[in-house]
Amino acid sequence: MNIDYLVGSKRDFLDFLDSIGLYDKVAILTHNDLDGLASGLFLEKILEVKGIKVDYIQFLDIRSDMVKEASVKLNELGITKVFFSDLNVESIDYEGFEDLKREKGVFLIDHHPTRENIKDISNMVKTSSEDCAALVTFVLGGDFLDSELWGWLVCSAIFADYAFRSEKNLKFVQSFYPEVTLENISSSIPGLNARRISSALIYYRNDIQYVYNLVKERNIDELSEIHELIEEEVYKMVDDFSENKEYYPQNEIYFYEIKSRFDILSYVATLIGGTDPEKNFLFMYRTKDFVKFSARSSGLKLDMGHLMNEGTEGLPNSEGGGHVPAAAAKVPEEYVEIFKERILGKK
Ligand SMILES: [Mn+2]
Repeated sequence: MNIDYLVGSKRDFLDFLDSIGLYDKVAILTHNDLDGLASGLFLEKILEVKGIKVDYIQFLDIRSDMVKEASVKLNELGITKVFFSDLNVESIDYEGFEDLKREKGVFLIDHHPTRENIKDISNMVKTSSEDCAALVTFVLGGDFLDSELWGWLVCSAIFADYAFRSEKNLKFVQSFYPEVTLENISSSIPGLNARRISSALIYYRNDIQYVYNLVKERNIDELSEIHELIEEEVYKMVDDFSENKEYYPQNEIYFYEIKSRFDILSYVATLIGGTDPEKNFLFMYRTKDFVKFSARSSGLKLDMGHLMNEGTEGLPNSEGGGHVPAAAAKVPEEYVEIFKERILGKK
């Protein structure tokens, strides 16, 4: 399997693994989505084979002070080695990341674009967006991972992160599921598994560890009922979208606000945004602290990561960024109109 390394190599990863000693305490900090969960699980399995116990695993939401916040707990637990995966912490919390690196051994595996030129690229594997973190970790783990046991999970993550749009990654999925094509992937086994886990991550968003344990036991049948509940809600939104979406010609974007008791923002965005590669989409969802946005351009018509970054620039307590086809932003209620105007212009 060929991985598109932008920074670092498999050698760097293996060297870091070898640097972990008997008295080290190890933590994994990963993204709270399916790609992050799978990548964290592969890391735990790789470490297990090397005889290294993971003392702490946490699933994080993207926030500007995320490393600084996590460091408190890491220090409390006496953690000495830290893996980050599926989080571009080197960009989001540059200072927190640099501080942590001064105190502990830190290794980063990620596929999100880096905002600026980073000076220190040691202990880091960065790949292009299309090689999702779970796939990269799976390949880095190589011989340490049982591909018969975990092939299903890496394929689910590839689906969830849109990584199958790259031909080599689709071929990789087909090496496990020969029947999968670009057209049927969403109703295929990895597509269904991914949607089940993603539903559970929405439903149990305050207890991701529970979902993680089920996935680790390869027992995701447990999640079928919850998946049906979430999916029903998602399809309600899809119907409502076709009636109530608004079109903004400035950036040729369809805009839609999701109103639901579940935070199905990214799920709906991925589903609707994937249906038409000719169009661009912006979805909005109000939580009690923030207003969240999810942007999609599956045909790569617009750089959504760039657009989300521009929309939030200079706005206090706001952040935005991500990949070209899929990105996100978060702004306090009082800046919603400024943000929308920057991105959408007039109706
Ligand atoms: Mn990812």
